[in-house]
Amino acid sequence: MIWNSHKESMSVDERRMLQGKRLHKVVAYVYHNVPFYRNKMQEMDLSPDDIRSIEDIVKLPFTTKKDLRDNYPFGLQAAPASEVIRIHASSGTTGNPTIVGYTRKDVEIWSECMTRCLTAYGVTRGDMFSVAYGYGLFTGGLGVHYGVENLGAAVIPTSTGNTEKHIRLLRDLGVTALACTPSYALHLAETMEREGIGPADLKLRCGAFGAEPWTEQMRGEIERRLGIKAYNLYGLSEIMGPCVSFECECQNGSHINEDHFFPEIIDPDTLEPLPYGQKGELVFTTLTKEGMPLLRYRTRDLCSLMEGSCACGRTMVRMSSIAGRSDDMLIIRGINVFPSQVESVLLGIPECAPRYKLIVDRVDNLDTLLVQVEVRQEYFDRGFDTLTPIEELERKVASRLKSVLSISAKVQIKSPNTIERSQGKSKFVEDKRKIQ
Ligand code: DLL
Repeated sequence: MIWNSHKESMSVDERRMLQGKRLHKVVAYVYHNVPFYRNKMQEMDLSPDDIRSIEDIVKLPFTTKKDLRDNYPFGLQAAPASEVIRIHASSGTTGNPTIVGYTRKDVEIWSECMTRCLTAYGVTRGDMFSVAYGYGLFTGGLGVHYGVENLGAAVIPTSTGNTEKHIRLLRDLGVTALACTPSYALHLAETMEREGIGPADLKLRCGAFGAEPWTEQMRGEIERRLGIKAYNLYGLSEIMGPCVSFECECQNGSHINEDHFFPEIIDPDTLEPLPYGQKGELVFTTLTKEGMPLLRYRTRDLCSLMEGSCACGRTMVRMSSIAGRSDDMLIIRGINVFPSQVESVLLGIPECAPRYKLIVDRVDNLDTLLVQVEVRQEYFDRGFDTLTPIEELERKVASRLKSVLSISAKVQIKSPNTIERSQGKSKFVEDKRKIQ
């Protein structure tokens, strides 16, 4: 089934015309409403009238997370505050989060795109759908929620946490579809097995998994242990949230809702556009967004675009699964974490030296973060352990980290000069999860 067959299956030429028209409009809109873009375009001697077709996109400047940080909180917002009806936030690289405002039309388009994804997964009005992404500033919960309501299925806003209660709801209500991170789906399966509940006790049929990278092996395991079909769902807050791309029944890449989010692949070093089929960094331009439209936003996600028609009937370009990042962002329990955020917390604590190591692991399918940090020599020399007991300092660091990262980390305070130094490229992150 296709939700919007006109938009999802239009000919490639017709879509390029539509994209060109929308690009021209959004460029003129940001030029007149966002000083950041006006200045950038003026520096490049570009006017909105230079952008006539979608091919002209390569003339436009890129946007990065740093630009969002430098213009915190609302510097890149184009719509007046009175038009904004929703605000979400995602992790910034240091203290400030990235803030995204949505107008009513943005939320409608988000819901429409999300409904397209759900329809491709086979979800219909008859389904009962549990949304187990976090509700709140994270876009996962509310993003999927609005799509399910727009489709007309019954939505259960389960959110995250309390796995036992969730399993009970799945069983007692006869829930048929589920959305959560793939690692949480495996944790759910494991908890069910421990409680002696199997797929035959549930009516679950399919699930929408994303917000973090996952492998074909994880897909196989989720499908087998939960007895469902597992589909990919991709998105990012800066561009919209979940709904940017989705797998259809053919499961050969994820179709991008490219009438709203125009994708390009670039070489992350030279910034030159790369042809279809080549792996590079994914870049998106929002073609219809009003709240915070972005031109050529560098996602830092590495993948390739796949040309050619798909047996499902959709003509929208597909992206391969994410094969890593061109920066050091980690995704821990579905939450984006930059090592620089951890560092800025540690630098704010006088007892801590700026020498640390992050160890990320997956235990019982749940991600864990261990932060090891050295105590400063002068505190150590002054008999640190008696002045501030180690456990107290560990608790203090953990609580500061929690308030900045939104996830719990275990903290280990180490003596000076005990964390291994490396020559050249720093090795202060050890990711033992082997997801890619
Ligand atoms: O993770 C939005 C989302 C919610 C997508 C629920 C899917 C489902 P952010 O918190 O801004 O937004 O994180 C975006 O997460 O740049 C990717 O690195 C990663 N990511 C998201 N979906 C996938 C996926 C949401 N399906 C960042 N596969 C992105 C791999 C994903 N990585």
